[in-house]
Amino acid sequence: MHPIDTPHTVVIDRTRTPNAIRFPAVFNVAVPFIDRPVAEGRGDRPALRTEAGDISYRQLAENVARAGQVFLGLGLKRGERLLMVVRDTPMFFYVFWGAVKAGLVPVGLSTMMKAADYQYSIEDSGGAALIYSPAQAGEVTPAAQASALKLRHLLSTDELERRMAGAPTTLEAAPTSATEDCFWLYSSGSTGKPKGVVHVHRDMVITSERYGQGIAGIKPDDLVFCASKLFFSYGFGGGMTFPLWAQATILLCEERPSADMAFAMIERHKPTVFFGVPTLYGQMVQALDSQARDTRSIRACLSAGEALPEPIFTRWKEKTGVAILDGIGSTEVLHIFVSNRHNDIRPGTSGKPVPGYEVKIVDGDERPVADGEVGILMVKGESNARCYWNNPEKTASTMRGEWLNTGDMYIKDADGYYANVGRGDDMLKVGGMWCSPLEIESRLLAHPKIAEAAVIGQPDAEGLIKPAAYVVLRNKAEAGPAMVDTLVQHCKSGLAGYKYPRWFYFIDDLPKTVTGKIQRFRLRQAPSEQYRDREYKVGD
Ligand code: 3UK
Repeated sequence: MHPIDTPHTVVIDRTRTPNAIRFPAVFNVAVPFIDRPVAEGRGDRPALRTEAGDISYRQLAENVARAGQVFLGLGLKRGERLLMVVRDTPMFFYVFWGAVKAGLVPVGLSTMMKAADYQYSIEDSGGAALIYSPAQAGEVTPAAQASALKLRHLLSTDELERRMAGAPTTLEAAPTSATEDCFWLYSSGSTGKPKGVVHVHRDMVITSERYGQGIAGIKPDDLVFCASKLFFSYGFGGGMTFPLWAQATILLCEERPSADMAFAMIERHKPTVFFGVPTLYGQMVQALDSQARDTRSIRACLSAGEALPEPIFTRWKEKTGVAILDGIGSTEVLHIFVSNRHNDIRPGTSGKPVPGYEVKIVDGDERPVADGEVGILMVKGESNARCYWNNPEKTASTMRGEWLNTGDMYIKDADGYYANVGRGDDMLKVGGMWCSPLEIESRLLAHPKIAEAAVIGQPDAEGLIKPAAYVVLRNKAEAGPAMVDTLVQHCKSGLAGYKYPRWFYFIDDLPKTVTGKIQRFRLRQAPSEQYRDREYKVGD
């Protein structure tokens, strides 16, 4: 048999630039990621490291098989969606890879969402089953009950673990193909309704080769720590697929990312590779001002999710001696496609295209602009999502043949570095996570004291974008710190935690078009002193 005909075996031709990556007709991506390390004699090496101890590549493969067996035993069928609201624990790996190996399509959902969001994803995906971490039950169970679509199975990871104990430790991989649907991740849109981003079996191989190996350079001896969660495709790559592909070790932490959490993990476990988002790096450099921490184990730092401001890059390098590689990625491309390199960094830019991806900067008619002009970034590569689930209009407007419209405004400098200059729409990235101004506005408008509201992104002292709310109160005399507290609580109880406004401006009326549409751009362009006397800053 020619190697290309061996089922589940990827053939990589490294004599070509970029590498040529080929797949056999029958290909289930769980085999090279989960079974190959054991087949290659590395079964005893640690795959996962948690506070509770290590899990070897052999134990990982056995638990993946067990989970897949349980799913098949429930009567789940090839191609059916299995939703997961699972925290960053070994169970995430067992559920995700068990589903993939069994030919199901796992759908990774954020653990930070509210019941209404889960209900939307359950109904939109037509999922057959949902697996959740017990801590998420409070938002997940009401969503499953309220959903018009009835899940056939709703299982906590505790219950799944009990069933896995009696399941076989081997499972034959479903004979899927490289271009068959493999998994989805949900990504937010400007209307606040998330979109199911559909990826096929080959996509994780492509990103792990192109970026994980080609740019980040993860090695088998690395201990990789990614502070971003696994349901976010940045964390999904950095904290799962890249280290598995390199047969390295993954350091897992369930906690919400914070400077304290990251430093504690780094000092205790001494990872060699660190993935973070700019907001976290910003908090960490600030913490280093008041207390020295031991980060000497780290040899590589990666960043994405939002632009990394140059001052954070510079201060981090001064304090730790390690440069941060900024790169832009997306859920649609699955991971980073334009990036700085360990030996080629231009701070304040996203760097240059990752080999294997083509990019272009275009005008409104999708014609390339001249170098040095601002336009929208488009990208073409083998890991681009197949479609948005059940959303032909959005698929057609974003996925343009082989090209994908990122919606990001970029400018290419004379040396070929790509610099981010914002979004082409009103969407915000806050701490690397999507934030829709419309969603925050509708939450604010649901409060009886508010007549009108507009939300825009504003840079904080570090140059990181956060939401700011411009509010017209029904009773203008009630403007003040007490009202700010009320509105912050109102936002925190109805929106994912990071979405509350960090500034409130109580103003008399909002700028609008003659037809009554709010002109957010006029708020963005307003001189900073215009609303200064009406500004209330919200503490963290
Ligand atoms: C923005 C950036 C400037 C940009 C992601 C790495 O963020 C990721 O995916 P999402 O789908 O959002 C994509 C959007 O986020 N963005 C991301 N990185 C940068 N803007 N500089 C950056 N370095 O608007 C992009 O369109 O949440 C990042 C890997 C995988 C990912 N999914």
